[in-house]
Amino acid sequence: MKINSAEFLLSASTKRQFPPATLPEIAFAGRSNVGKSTLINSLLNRKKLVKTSATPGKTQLINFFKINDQFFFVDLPGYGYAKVPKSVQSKWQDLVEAYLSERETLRNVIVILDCRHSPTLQDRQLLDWLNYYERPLMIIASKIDKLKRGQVKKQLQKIKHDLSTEHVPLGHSSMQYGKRKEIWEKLFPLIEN
Ligand SMILES: Nc1nc2c(ncn2[C@@H]2O[C@H](COP(=O)(O)OP(=O)(O)OP(=O)(O)O)[C@@H](O)[C@H]2O)c(=O)[nH]1
Ligand SMILES: [Mg+2]
Repeated sequence: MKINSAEFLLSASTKRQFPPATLPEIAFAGRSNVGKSTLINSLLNRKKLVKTSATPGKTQLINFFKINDQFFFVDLPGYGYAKVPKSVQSKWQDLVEAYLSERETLRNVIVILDCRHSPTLQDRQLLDWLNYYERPLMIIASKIDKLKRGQVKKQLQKIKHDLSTEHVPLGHSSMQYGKRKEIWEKLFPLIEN
């Protein structure tokens, strides 16, 4: 995909702040620190478009990015970080749920997990919930560079099994070229107007 332009559009803390639903959207969801924001930068080949951090809880609002004036990438706040107060987590959850259930132009949710960790209850709940709302999704197991080559296949199978999903997780590393090409190939048909 040739990226001619990629710009930060806005951050939303309430539904009313969402931009008008005019273009196809792809959202990035998952636990805090799994690499959602980094994956966006890696797909767009931009190092610093989206702020990332080694400290979990970096993305606290729903951030909309406009790409090629053609589609939006939507970076969601991560869940499951204990240091974020419960009241704040629950506010995010309401906002993210409202976004995921209501947004008409949302074409796919990229669910990201850290390949080294077992899926959590919240990961499974997210998938159940997306299935309930019949949202198309793909699963990416991130940070695959942290595994030994021989471990990759087994770990991906374990994640699939633990999630009891029919979706086959794609192992990706944003530190390397990873599976960018495969991810874009899945996204192309979804972002055509
Ligand atoms: N080794 C490795 N590190 C990664 C990869 N992707 C992300 N990271 C690192 O993981 C940390 C978290 O990345 P972020 O992209 O900020 O994670 P996030 O999911 O957006 O986190 P929140 O915004 O807190 O929800 C950063 O230190 C990244 O450099 C990867 O593929 N491999
Ligand atoms: Mg983030």
